[in-house]
Order: sequence, then C-alpha cells, then structure tokens
Amino acid sequence: MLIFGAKHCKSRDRNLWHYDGLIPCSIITPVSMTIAPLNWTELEALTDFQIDTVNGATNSQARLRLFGHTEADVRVTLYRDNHAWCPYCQKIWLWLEEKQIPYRIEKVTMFCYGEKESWYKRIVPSGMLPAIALDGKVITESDDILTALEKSFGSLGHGMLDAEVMPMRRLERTLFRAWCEWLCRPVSSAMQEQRHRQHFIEVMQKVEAVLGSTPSPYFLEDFGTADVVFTPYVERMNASLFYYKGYSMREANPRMSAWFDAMESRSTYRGTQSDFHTHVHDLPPQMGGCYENGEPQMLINKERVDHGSWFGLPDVSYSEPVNSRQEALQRVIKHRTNIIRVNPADHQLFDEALRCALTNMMTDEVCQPPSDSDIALRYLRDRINVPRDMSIYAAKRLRTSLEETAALVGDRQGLPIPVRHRRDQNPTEFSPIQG
Ligand SMILES: N[C@@H](CCC(=O)N[C@@H](CS)C(=O)NCC(=O)O)C(=O)O
Repeated sequence: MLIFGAKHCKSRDRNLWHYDGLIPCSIITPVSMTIAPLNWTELEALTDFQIDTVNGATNSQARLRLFGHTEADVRVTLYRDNHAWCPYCQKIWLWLEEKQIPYRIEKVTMFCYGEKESWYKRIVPSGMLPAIALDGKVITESDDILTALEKSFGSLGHGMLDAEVMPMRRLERTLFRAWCEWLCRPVSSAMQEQRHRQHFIEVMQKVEAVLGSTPSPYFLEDFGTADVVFTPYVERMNASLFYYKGYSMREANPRMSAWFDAMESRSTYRGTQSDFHTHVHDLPPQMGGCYENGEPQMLINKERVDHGSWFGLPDVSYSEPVNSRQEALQRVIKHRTNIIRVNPADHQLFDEALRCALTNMMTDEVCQPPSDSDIALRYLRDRINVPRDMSIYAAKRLRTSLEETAALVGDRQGLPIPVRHRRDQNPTEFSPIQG
C-alpha cells in the first residue's frame, strides 16, 4: 500500500492510477487498482498537524489569544458567532489580530443556525453580534467597538474617525448597498438585472480608482483600518457575485485583485478567510435570499463551486500550504464521532465511506467506498465550513476527496442545503467541531 509522500502519478484520471511518478501518465496502461480504506489508527499516523491556538497564527479555534502576553494582560472579550462567519465579527477579529491585543473569545449561536444562548441574551438582550467586553464594559455595534478599542489601544494606521478613513467607510457602505440591491432583490426583467449590475460595476470603478490612487495595494498608503472595514463584505461580494451572477469581482478588477493578494500575504487575514462554497450557502438565510440570474457564466460558476473542481477558483491566490491534507485529516479525526453521528446515513456505512475518502486524500489511491454511500459523502462535502472547521486549502482537499470517492459509487447529491436557515449546522449538534 502506498502512503502519503510516496512517488506516484498525480493524474486525476481514474483510469490511469499507477505507482511510479517517473513514468508519464499518458503512456501508462489503464489499471483499476483500488485499495482498502485505512483504519482510524492508520489514518492518525498520517497527520501530525498541530497549531498553537493561543500564541500561534490567527485561527478560528482559539478561545484565548495572548500573542506572548499573560492571561493577566487580557482586557478584552470578543463575543462572536460560532461559525466564524459573521462579517461584522470578522472586522473586530481582524483588528484585534493585527494589533495583537490579548483577548478571550466567547462563541455565540446566530439565529439562523439555532437557539441563541440565554447567557448571551443577558449580556446583549438583542442577541446581536459582535460585542466586546472591554475592562468589563459591554460594547456593541462594530464601528463603536473599533472606536472604543482605538481609544484604549491606539489605532491601526489611520483610525475610524480619521479624515482619510471616513470617505473610505462611506464608500464601503455605498458598495455594500449596490451589492445588496443586485444580489438580494428579485428582478422582473433582464433590463432591471442589467441596471443593478451596471450600478454595482460603477461603484466598483470608484473603488478601483481609490485603490489605484496610492502606491500601496491597500486603500491608503499602508495597511490599516480602511482595509479592515472593507474586508468582510468584499470577501462575501467576491463569492456571491461569482456564484449567483457569474461576475468575478476579483478577476474583473485588477486593483481589487491586487488588494486581495496583499491581504492574503497577511497571516491574520488568512486565518479569518472563508471560501466560496461556505459563503454562498451561508449568505441566503442571512441576507433574506440571494437571486441567481441564470446566465450561462453564472451556471458554470455555480456548478464549479458546488461540485468542483475547487482548486483554481478565484477565492484564494496564495499557494497551497504543504500540510493542507494533514490539516484536513486532523480536523476530521478530531471530530469524527460527531461528523458520523450527524450524517443522515447509516453510521457504519458512513464510517467506512469517510475512511475511503480520507485514504484517497492522503494516498492519492482509489479507495472504493460502500455502494450507496454517495449521498452521505456529498452531505459532508457540502457542510465543510471555512474557516470554522479548517482553512481554505484543507477544505478544498477534503471536498475533492469526498466528491471523487462519492463519484465511484453514484451521482446522487446529498440533502439540499437549506436556504432559509442553516439548522443543519446547529452548533449544539456540532459543538466539538469548533474545538
Ligand atoms: N450594525 C451592527 C450589525 C451587526 C449584525 O447585523 N450582526 C448580525 C450578524 S452578521 C447578528 O448578530 N444577527 C443576529 C443573529 O444572527 O443571531 C454592527 O455593525 O455590529
């Protein structure tokens, strides 16, 4: 049996699996070798992935961030959503990480995923996120939170109320409104759709002009508050317009593209960054609906985001880390009991099918899953959440192996992802998945 790291052809053509990377795939006689799934102990031996959640790079699992300080130095608690999805929370999260302010994290359920925790409603009766406790004082509203944090810890470059930042904040809201109008309103004609699209593109051109007016790839002369303010929604715009409208914001706008690239050079941003699949399926219940335009490019993009290939999508441009498979494997192993328990399939059947997909991910070998396990494998494929469960490339690896393994036994899709709520992701079912 071949395990991860051995030399072999990386061809994804299922007829061309073989065991010698020195021989070009194209001249190999087709073989139909398949291997037995590794057991959990064997799989465990294939990953040593570990992170320091407290003092290491930005990550979604941390409950405490110290940046080399001690717990006695902690003055801030950030209340954010369990799913590491809430855009306003991402703003505060990124700011704290960039400033390396020691803080605790308390995770709260958003309404569309499940029941709001009563302890949180006692602190913030509306249940809204984010909130912080700063020296014991609770503050809500992300802009007020950033302003209060700046007062205590200094600003990140030019601050929230700076004369250079204020117009950026207004521009961000203008872009946000143009996006909502295009994405979240049903239209009665192709002309109306075209008007919304045109309006969004006009505002984007203003954003391009602003980004092009400084020598840096950032909104001002250097990275700072303005970039943090733009981050959450441009990430969501990039994903949703690609999927629902066939418009690739990152590819259509060179300055925006350079901005994303620059952001991705920061480990802080990478730690908070989500992928297209997660965003496009988290947005509809949050936004009250997202409307597809049915255009040919949109249909192509939708197919790609839902069914792969996930590599090469314009949701990330930095190179894949060498340990992305080990990360995905470690995260699945850690939470395998819940992952198997919540899957609608028979537990034994899915246990074996999942081990087949993981075996495939780690060895590149074909591992035939039990018949009828295609739905179960695709159910999980559709419920990997970035960055909550794992980082962007780890998710691409795992989705790919789940899909390729499912395809060996059938083409049935998993239960559809709900669009009015995401109780299929209820944290009470999944709580250890965030650990
Ligand atoms: N204006 C607020 C908006 C915050 C907001 O809309 N938060 C949403 C999540 S993105 C929320 O907490 N909704 C309640 C829930 O989903 O539980 C801010 O800037 O903080």
